[in-house]
Amino acid sequence: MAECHPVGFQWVMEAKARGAKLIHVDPRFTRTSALADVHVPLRAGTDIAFLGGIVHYVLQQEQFFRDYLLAYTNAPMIVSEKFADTEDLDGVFSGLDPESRSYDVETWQYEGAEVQAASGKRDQHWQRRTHAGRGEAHGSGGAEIGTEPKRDETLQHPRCVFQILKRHYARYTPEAVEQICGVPQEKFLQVCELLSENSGRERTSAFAYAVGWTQHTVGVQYIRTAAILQTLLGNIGRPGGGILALRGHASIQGSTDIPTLYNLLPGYIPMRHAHSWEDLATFVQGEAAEKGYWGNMESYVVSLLKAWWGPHATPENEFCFDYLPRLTGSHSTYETVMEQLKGTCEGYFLLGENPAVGSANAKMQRLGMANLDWLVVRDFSLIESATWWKDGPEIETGELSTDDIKTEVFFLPAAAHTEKDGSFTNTQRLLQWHHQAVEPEGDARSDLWFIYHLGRRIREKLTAAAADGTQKDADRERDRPVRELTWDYPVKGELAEPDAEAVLAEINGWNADAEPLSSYEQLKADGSTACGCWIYCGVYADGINQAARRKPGTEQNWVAPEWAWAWPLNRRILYNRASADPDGKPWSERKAYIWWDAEQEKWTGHDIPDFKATKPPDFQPEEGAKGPDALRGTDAFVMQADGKAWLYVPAGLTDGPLPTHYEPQESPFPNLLYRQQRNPVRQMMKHENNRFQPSDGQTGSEVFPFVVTTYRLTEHHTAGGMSRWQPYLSELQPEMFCEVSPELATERGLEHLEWATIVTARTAIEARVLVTDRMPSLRVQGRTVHQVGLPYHWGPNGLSTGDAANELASLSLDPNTHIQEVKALTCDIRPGRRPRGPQRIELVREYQQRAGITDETGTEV
Ligand SMILES: Nc1nc2c(c(=O)[nH]1)N[C@H]1C(S)=C(S)[C@@H](COP(=O)(O)OP(=O)(O)OC[C@H]3O[C@@H](n4cnc5c(=O)[nH]c(N)nc54)[C@H](O)[C@@H]3O)O[C@H]1N2
Ligand SMILES: Nc1nc2c(c(=O)[nH]1)N[C@H]1C(S)=C(S)[C@@H](COP(=O)(O)OP(=O)(O)OC[C@H]3O[C@@H](n4cnc5c(=O)[nH]c(N)nc54)[C@H](O)[C@@H]3O)O[C@H]1N2
Ligand SMILES: [Mo]
Repeated sequence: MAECHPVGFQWVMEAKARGAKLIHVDPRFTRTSALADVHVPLRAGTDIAFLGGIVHYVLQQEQFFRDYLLAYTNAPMIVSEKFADTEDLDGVFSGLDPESRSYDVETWQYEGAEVQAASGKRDQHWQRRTHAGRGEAHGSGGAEIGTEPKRDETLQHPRCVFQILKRHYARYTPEAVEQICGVPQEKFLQVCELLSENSGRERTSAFAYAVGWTQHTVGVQYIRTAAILQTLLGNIGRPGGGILALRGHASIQGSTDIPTLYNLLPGYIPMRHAHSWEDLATFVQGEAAEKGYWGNMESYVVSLLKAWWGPHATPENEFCFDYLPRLTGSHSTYETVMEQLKGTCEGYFLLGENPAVGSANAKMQRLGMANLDWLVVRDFSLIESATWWKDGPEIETGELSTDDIKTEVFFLPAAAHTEKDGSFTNTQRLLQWHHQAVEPEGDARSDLWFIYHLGRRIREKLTAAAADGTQKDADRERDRPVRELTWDYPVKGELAEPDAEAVLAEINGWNADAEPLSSYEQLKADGSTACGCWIYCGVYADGINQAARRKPGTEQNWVAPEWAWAWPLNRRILYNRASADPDGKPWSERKAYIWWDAEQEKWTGHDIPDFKATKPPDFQPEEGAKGPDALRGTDAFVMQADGKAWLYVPAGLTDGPLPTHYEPQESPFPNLLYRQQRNPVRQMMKHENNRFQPSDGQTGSEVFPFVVTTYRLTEHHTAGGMSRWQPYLSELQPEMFCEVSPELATERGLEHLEWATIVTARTAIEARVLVTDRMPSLRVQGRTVHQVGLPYHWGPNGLSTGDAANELASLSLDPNTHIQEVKALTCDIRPGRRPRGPQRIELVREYQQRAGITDETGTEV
């Protein structure tokens, strides 16, 4: 966090100055470790075992917050008797189909009730919920399923979530943690004690994580383990608690809220799938929840459609629901590369992205781009993704030749954030407005300018074609969604820059009288409201840009509600109903945050309640109530279909309702806990340039004996487009390097400041050697394991250059998010520079042969 989120880290330091204890769990010793009270080096790729060990400790030592657990979590819920755990099936859950490498998630549900996920894969139960497909086949119109799961308040029922959790983690003992993670038991127990002591009524602990946890074939499950812990300890919805996803690029949070993701519409509304037929009502039935705020999904969707298609969206045409694009599967970035290689994806926009360096298996990225008809790159500098066709690594090896590449590459200069108005949404869901400081130079334009004017020109062309009578009827119909879009933003200045505030106003939304809305509670499903992103509704309340507020902290209360604007409704802590006990009283004076004021008959406190303000703690919904009205006065987790925090996930995940330790795609060790070595439903791309290495127990694994992980440095940014062209930053970190322990250096004859070559089944790269005890070797399963650390910022262009770490990584992905596993792989390392030209490929081929690698290696379920 000190390296990559130094501005946020100042608050950690303030907390430390007031007595907070800081624990840093990271294979490497970094600038964060230097300031931490405890640094826990562990083997990369083993955090589920580590966190699972803490879950085990908390359950066994009864350190959990019982009152919180009973009131606000699904611990008492009873799970279907069809469910079988990894303890029963030696590492897999019930429902696994090895053929399709996927789970049928049916058996993971509660007994007697079916709940819908608040996020993630919400389409999982589509068929049953819409009474299509399977349900119909039984002639019943779908199974009769209620919405009230059975509970056991004593937590004794063998199939209640609490007991399942206990059994699931029973073998995650301190000994197992030591054997799997390489963390000595005393150190592990120290972490368990610190965390337990600092949780409960009087105290709360917070977790912060970023991509050290996400970039794994079990990335989502890492975070789920943290969620289980924080839920058990009562650390969610309370001040000083929570799990903070430290976000990446300045507005990565914003670009998931108003998504650049292929599978979401704004505000986490799922993108529709290409079901053979589906109208708006079926979509809502299939994807919305019965209970909680997702129960109002129809009003969010209709308001979105009204924002996009304005007067064209009418009740008669289902508000243009049919204009929405449809999913036929995963269309994430790596699938897109595979489609480029196949030739089905013919054009590509790279607006602020450098996959030729930044994405896993960078060669696959370049080969994909070499198979396009056209490529548009908008950036500040001539990054590698714009120049691979003339000077990329494949030109040197002879795998590509400039003359043969048919891709037409357009490079357009981009304006920087200082040259445009706009908002950043940060880790805490805080929208902060930035104002333009200077005009962009030369031909540089903002992305808003580019998208707006591109859309405007396309629309003009289509409108002219539709009017001149030459177009076929079918084509005219096909173009309708584009022609009828609301696309009329006011522009200003010489460059005709669209007004960013006008976009914000549309995102906020308005009513039928064009008055700005102030809350998503006002959204309607009848077409009388428009709103571009329901969770952002209120950011332009009263026609004022609330995100631009900058009242100093000293002039307001400690929650600082008048600094910028947080979604939803300017709440600073989500689910803060849980900061009070079931009766509505703060759990303790020290941790008071919001509470029920019996005299005024409403919730009040330091923050805006994340609860219906007038719903009393003892509220019981009426029979048959739906949506938010179905929430009890104690259902603090208002987005959840049962109002509870989920220890066990009955719906929404593809790879299991509980986190389970699996070894990474490539590992020098067997899975100590189960016969199942890896996540059985991890995603793998099979391709001759994406070969996998054998893992422990398989012949040839000794050829790649070391664990390798990748990471960032404070002085550089991501794939380097923003830092490798800066002279000062380049001077501070001038060259690609690798971090190795003194033991590994001795074992392999590596010398400090000299060169090393790092090899995987994909390719070989070179790096300067940094011999350092910052990268400790660990004792795992009775032997020493060495780890190699690689920053991933470099590429051949710019002022500071070097090989890209991503040449080494394979395309093996988390099945929920399709994120690459670049935080734990295996490699070999040897002294000296890598071979040049075709000899580089020869070296890799020799390694592949020695390890006996075939197209099947590592692809077992
Ligand atoms: N200066 C600077 N700041 C940045 C960025 C940058 O490039 N430079 N990038 C921004 C972006 S896009 C993002 S996403 C964030 C990322 O922020 P971080 O996630 O903090 O970035 P990383 O350095 O990639 O990874 C964090 C740590 O994870 C450790 N790690 C590796 N494998 C494992 C593992 O298996 N378990 C555990 N527990 N730790 C592991 C690494 O050693 C590393 O220290 O930073 C943002 N901020
Ligand atoms: N091995 C390994 N690989 C990783 C990671 C890792 O930890 N290890 N981390 C992953 C993560 S978390 C991330 S986020 C990716 C990052 O990977 P990329 O997104 O591919 O890399 P960046 O260098 O951040 O690319 C952003 C580009 O946008 C340009 N830019 C900046 N502002 C603007 C703008 O306003 N408009 C336009 N058009 N361009 C702009 C910058 O100059 C830069 O070239 O890398 C991923 N890959
Ligand atoms: Mo990121």
